[in-house]
Amino acid sequence: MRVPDQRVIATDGSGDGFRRGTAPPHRTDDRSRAETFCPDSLIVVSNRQPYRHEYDSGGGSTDSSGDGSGTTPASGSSGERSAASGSAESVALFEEAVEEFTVDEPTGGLTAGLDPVMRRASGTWVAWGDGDADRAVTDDRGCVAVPPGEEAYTLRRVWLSDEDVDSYYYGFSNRVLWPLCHGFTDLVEIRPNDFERYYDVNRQFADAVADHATADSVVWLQDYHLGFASALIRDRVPGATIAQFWHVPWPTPETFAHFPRGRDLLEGLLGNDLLGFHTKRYADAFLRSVDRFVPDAAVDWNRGVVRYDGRETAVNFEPMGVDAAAFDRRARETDGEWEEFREAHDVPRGCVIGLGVDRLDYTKGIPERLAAVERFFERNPGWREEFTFVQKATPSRTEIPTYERYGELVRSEVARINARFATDGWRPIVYTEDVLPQSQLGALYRRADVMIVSPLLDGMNLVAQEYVASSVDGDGALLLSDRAGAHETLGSHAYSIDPPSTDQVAAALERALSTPLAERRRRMNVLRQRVFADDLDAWMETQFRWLRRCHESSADGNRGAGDRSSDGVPADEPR
Ligand code: GDG
Repeated sequence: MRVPDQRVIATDGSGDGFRRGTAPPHRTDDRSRAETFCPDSLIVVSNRQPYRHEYDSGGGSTDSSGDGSGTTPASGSSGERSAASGSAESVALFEEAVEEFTVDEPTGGLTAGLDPVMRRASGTWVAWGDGDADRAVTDDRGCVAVPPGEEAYTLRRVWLSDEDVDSYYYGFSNRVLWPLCHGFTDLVEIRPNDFERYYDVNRQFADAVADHATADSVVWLQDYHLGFASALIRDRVPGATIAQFWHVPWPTPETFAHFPRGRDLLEGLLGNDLLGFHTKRYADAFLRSVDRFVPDAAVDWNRGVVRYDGRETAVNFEPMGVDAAAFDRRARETDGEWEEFREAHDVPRGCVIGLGVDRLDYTKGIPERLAAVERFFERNPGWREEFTFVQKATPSRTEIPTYERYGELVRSEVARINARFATDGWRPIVYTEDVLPQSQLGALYRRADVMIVSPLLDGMNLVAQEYVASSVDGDGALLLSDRAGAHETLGSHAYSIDPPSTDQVAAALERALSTPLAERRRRMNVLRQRVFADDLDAWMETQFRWLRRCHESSADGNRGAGDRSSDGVPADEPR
């Protein structure tokens, strides 16, 4: 393997020429391809809202998002705020003071990607209103025009009580559906009333949609918080085209057998004309679950269509991408943010940098990754003081004891490994739970020589793609779990890892650090081509193309027609 003094990394952006810029593989103009395909009369439904109003009290941190998205007070007219998840459930937010309110705007993930589309479509977005000033700015139906000052589309807020949130969000969604979908059956917690309230909140969402939808509407729901809403919307607005994207894995039928009310959930999802997953594996697992637990449904394996209750649901897959051009641009624009981070966290100048960025979630394989870093230092003492692993972890769902315990485990492992190897001026692991502004995250991504993405199971994983899009110097290396959806498109040119195999991950880290520069560049170049080609805009374009097709065929009385993947290739055999 390569030894530290041969390290391939330019230090702090200086010196050895490795930080040559590479052009983004694709166009970076502002026009969104998805906008062209966006259906008329679009209603988006998600747990998390795109805009949140808060009283501008200048107060401290809150966690009203329920996802650890702590806020910082706005200073002057703007200030950076909040953690982010690329999922529908949490996004990076940006604050802008408006009179006595602050309004959080989306700056990351699907919410940010959909916002400009919704502006053009003049659509309606239905979501949980969780800001303390949300009620004050809405009309008596719970509607407010957004974005502030532009008022291009309607945000319809659904009001949930604390009990609703506890049972629907912290209960059935994240104590039952999340662990089951990720195969953590031992972490499922069934509590009285959680299911009933989850169902009731889904009903509240469906009622809100029904206020705005007509038979000509296209309703697009996001994620596992809304497992029953589609069927309930269909009861209320029979002619509407209804679709849903399930952002997390779908488990095997053997795991699905543990679902309380499993058949009911499947029937709820079969209320969709179209149901989307990130990968074929999850789409197939859904079909197998239907086949097994809804015996009166007919699965057409070749078309990926379920016929049930006199109608059809097309089950498709398309991996979600990131706004690659925005990550590329931010990485190029970095200006001292890495140096600021380095100084704040006492990272010695010139260290080779490894990076992990995750929500603090037991699916993300953080202790497994730390164990591999520990093994790496055991096997390669020459790398001590030469390599620093930066772990950025965002506390998430901390009201759930399992998450609290997971955070404690991660923190104690960091402390143990640091105590074992640290020297006077160096710690092997720099750990932070700070919410980083996008600009600083971009700087970290760009500076990281190696990124380790090691989930034990992950629907897609946006972080891996964000790293690639931000690797504008072209010489970073991605270690990627073969259990992440992203592995299906990036696995061939990443360094593939099996997270629980400590030795294998440590060996992959050694290999990545010793790969000759030309080879690392070749790999990264291919990864960048893929991440730019399959970006968020491309994904939305595909979703909207499917929705349009579905909408048009429903107008012809031919529900659920659709191909299984964006290339239109039908399935070949039982999937
Ligand atoms: C779910 C599925 C699927 C994190 N820390 C900061 C920050 N982040 C952002 C990252 C990234 C997002 O959080 C995490 O997204 P992931 O996709 O990695 O993971 P989940 O939150 O579990 O998302 C997942 C996704 O939905 C979409 O369908 O890929 O499989 O589990 O965007 O950048 N952003 C900022 N500061 C931080 O400190 N600004």
